[in-house]
Amino acid sequence: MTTRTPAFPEGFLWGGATAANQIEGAYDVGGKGLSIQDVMPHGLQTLSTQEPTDDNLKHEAIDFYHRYAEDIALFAEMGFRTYRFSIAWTRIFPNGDDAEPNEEGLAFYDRVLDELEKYGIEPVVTISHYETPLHLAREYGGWRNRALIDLYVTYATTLFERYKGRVRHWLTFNEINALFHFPFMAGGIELNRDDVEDADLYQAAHNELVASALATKVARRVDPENKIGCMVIAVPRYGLTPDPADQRKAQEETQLDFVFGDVHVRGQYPGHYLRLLREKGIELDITDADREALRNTVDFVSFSYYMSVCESADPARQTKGEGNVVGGIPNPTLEASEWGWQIDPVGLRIVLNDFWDRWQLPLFIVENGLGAKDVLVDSGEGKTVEDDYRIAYLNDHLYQVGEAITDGVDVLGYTAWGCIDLVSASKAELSKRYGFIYVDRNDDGSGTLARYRKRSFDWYRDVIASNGAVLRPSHGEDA
Ligand code: BGP
Repeated sequence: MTTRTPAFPEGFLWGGATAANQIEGAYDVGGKGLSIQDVMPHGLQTLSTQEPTDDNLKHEAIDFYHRYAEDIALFAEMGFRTYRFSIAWTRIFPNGDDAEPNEEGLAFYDRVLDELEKYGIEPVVTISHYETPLHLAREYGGWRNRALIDLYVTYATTLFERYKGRVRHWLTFNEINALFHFPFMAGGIELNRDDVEDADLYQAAHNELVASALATKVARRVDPENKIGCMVIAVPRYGLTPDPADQRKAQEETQLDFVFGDVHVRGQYPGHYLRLLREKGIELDITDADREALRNTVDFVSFSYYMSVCESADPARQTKGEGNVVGGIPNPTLEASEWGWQIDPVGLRIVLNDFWDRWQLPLFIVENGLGAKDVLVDSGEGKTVEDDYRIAYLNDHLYQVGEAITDGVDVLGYTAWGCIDLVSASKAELSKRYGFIYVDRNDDGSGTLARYRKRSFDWYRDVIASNGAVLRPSHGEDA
């Protein structure tokens, strides 16, 4: 039996995370323009529709736009110290290239910040979370076009100036490395993945990286107290077998995952990436000004973590799991969620150690959680969900966070994904629920939108109140 000192530092930022298009609804209210999400009624399953269609659950979502005060009060009841949310670009610049920002949109987020301040909840704001303005996707070709750099910087500058002193933590792009997997959702490139030219994809990545770096520069100029983070998907990739060829394949894929973090942290591209571009015959349009811009590196690295995968060099073993949306092969030693996302709490400790060893910057887990089908029951004291499976998932992951902190990793905080039920990004359905708070809305659009506390609500409140002391060793671990 080992003796453990309390892992989580004082001031650890416990909280939850959401994204505008998955919670707000009111998609055409208050001067808001259309975003790519308005033509993605079925998430990643269908690419897009020409016009918004009625079957898009995101149009009303969970109506956070009108119920934010009630929802934030519930977050406060759990003791949240932080809340990560995103600002809808199209509430501020409806088309993305408008001459002036939309005051009604700016005022909405003022009201959200007022509520957070009331409870002393620290905001963490994602500037762009999978919702490029539709106009920029259709008229400019999305992030392939360098023109988006300036448009994004104008948008970000508007936010930094407006919310100065109220928001200190900013994330430039949600899951920026998702661009290589979902070019429409992450880059506004309205094509199927296989139809995107490599040269366009890598140029879009470069344009986003420059935009992120320039926004970082402006954020510091507007307020030296600002802390800017990049945000990446973290997916440990294990070799499927001990064969060095499999290990090398895992390394190669991992390096590609890490490129975005490397550039954000080091201000330049790693050699293996330049080699990849050379060998593909791609010459990126990189100006001297771009190189200069990239030197504006981030203060911290934030990431989402849901699963790990395996990699093999053997073409015969490339079986794709239902849930492995970012490639890779299912791990034969792990179980999966109902959506095929393989559950790997130890992988989170591995990620934290790898990122820390590599970048030596504070880390922030801004997404993690279990999407599951919940059943609302009457407990006698009102309606609830007995989501012990979610409690087990979160306990096991958070326990590993504690282990990583004890390993010496600097972790700023943890925001559980979808702290209130919301519309899924990949499936655009409501039945994939992550929340501590159940929202009465169903895949067919029915439901009263009433909110109910799940069993995990009380559990998370206790985790926060005890600063992690109530967490139990993961399955199979020494107490
Ligand atoms: C991340 C996204 C989120 C979120 C989450 C869960 O990739 O940043 O927007 O939705 O994954 O994914 P899903 O909603 O597909 O279950």
